[in-house]
Amino acid sequence: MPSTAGRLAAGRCEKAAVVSAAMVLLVACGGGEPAPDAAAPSTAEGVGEVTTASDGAQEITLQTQDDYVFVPAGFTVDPGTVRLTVVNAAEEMTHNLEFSGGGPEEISEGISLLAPGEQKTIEFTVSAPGDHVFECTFHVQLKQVGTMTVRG
Ligand SMILES: [Cu+2]
Repeated sequence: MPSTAGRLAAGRCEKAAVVSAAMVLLVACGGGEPAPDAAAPSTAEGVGEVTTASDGAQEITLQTQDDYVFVPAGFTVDPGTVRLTVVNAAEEMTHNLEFSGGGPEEISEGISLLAPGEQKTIEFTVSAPGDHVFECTFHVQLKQVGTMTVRG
């Protein structure tokens, strides 16, 4: 009686070990497959990608959430028109986005208030190559900053 139960339990253990070994192998071999979920679980599709709209404007979407970061914290554009959308995926935190100045040119466009669940788009033109720092003025002391680089 105890031996049968023991064998059953041992069998089950062995099976579980094989299954988990197989899962480890699957995970280990998954490097070649695209895995957007693993890379950025909470980021909406298209966030961080600079694309060119039919009117020639460069479009980029940033996301912010219930923390103190912009995702991504940096992006690069060519001189010209930039249409920047910020999505606030937070449930509780209000953010904003302003260019802090001190860069190669002044960008006066900004988003003064972005409530949880809200998204806003601004459009401006850049001509001076270099790094333009932007920030959430509410959380700049918590280092919620980012950089828009304009190519030369
Ligand atoms: Cu903020």
